[in-house]
Amino acid sequence: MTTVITFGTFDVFHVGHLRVLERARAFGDRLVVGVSADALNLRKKDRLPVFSEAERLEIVAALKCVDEVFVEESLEQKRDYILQYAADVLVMGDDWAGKFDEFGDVCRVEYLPRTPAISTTALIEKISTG
Ligand code: C2G
Repeated sequence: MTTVITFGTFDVFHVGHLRVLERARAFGDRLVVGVSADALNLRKKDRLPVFSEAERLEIVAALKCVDEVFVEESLEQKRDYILQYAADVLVMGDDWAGKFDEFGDVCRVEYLPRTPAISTTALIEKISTG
């Protein structure tokens, strides 16, 4: 059994999110996803996500490619989460390239190219300006 772990906010869920999760799952046979807590977003981005933590977890948990979800309470706990879920591979989009190389001693670390031209920020902008 190869367990893959990934992390994200997954706010205003879009096809870029779906694709990174599907590609992450293809690295193993169990995908565990840490969905960032509302409080973590407030601390790091100074704003709350559009969808609440409970809603974002519900959406991600319902995906065919996702086996388990949990709340990512803090960015600094990544090593603990990797060990807790016995992850063999950590997958992130390449906007995080190089940022998690330090975990290479406990799992394989992979960065995947982002889906171009789509982001939560751009969607919010598009919806609000019409
Ligand atoms: N993503 C992607 N293509 C896009 C947009 C996002 O592949 N067009 C990927 C990101 O690279 C990331 C995942 O989707 O791997 C989730 O993206 P965000 O919701 O923006 O997550 P983020 O706020 O970067 O995660 O520990 C990390 C934190 O939880 C923050």
